[in-house]
Amino acid sequence: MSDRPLRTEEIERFERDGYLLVEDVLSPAELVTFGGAVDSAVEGRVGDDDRSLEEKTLYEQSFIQCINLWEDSLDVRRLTFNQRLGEMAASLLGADAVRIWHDQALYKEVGGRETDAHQDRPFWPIKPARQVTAWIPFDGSKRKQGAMAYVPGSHRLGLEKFVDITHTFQEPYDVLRDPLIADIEPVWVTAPPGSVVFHHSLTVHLAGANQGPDKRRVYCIIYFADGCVRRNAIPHPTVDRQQVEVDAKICGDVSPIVWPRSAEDLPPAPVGRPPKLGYT
Ligand SMILES: O=C(O)CCC(=O)C(=O)O
Repeated sequence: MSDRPLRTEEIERFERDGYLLVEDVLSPAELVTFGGAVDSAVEGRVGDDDRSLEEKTLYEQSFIQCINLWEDSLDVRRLTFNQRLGEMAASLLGADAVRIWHDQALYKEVGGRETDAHQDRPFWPIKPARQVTAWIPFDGSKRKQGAMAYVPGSHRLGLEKFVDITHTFQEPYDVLRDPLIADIEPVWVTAPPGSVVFHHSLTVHLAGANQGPDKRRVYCIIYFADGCVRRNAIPHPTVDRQQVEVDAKICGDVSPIVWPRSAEDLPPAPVGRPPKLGYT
C-alpha cells in the first residue's frame, strides 16, 4: 500500500468537488491478494444464488451487494482496517480518528444495469455529515464497464434527497434534474487498477452499466468521523445491531475504530451476523 500521505492540494480538491481519484494506492500484488479475499467472501455469502440477471430485482441487477465482509474473513478485515486507507479517509474528513460504517462488495455482473444517481447520506441515520467512501475497483474501472460519475460540488449545495435506488417503494427521484444541480455535468472517472476513488456522503454519484466481458469487482469501505451520533430512527443494521439510540454516539463493536490503531491489531468480529445481502 502506498505510504504517501494525501497532499493539501488533494484534500482541498476533495472539499471542493466531493470526490477524489488517488492513483497507485494498491500494488499489483495487493490487488491480487485483496481481490481474491473479497471474491472468496462474496462466494461464501451468495455462491448458492444461481438466479440469472433477468430473474433478479432491478436493484440486484445493478450489483451484487454484500456488506460487512470484514466480519467473515480475516483477509478482508486486513483491507477494511488498513491503516493507510484509514488515514487518507481521516485526512479527507479532517478527523482525528475514523470508524467503520460498513464495508461492501459491489460486484456488477456482465450486463448489469447502471446504478441510479443518488446520495448516500439519506439512507444513513448518522450525523453530522462526516462520512467518506473509499471505492476500490480491483481491476480498475472504465466508462463502459461500470465506472462511476460524480456531480462535482453537489455535497455543498444543501441538497439532500432520498432516491429509492432499490426501486422498492417508489420510482427513483431524478436527482440529476434537481434544480440545485441540473446545470452541473456529472464527471465520469476512469480509474486505473490500484486506484481508490473517495466520495463524500452527500456527493451525487452514479455508475454506468457493465457492457464489458468481465464482472466489475469493486470493494467499498465507508468511514465516519469518530464522534458521529445516530441521527434518527431510520432502520440501519450498523446502528440497530448495536442498539444505538437516537442522538447517542455510534461506537459499538459493529463500528470499531479503523484509524488509528496498530497495524496488526484487527478488531474481533461482533456478536451476531450482518444481513446476508445488500443494504444501502
Ligand atoms: O459502484 C456502484 O455501482 C455504486 C457505488 C455507490 O453507490 C457507492 O459507493 O456509494
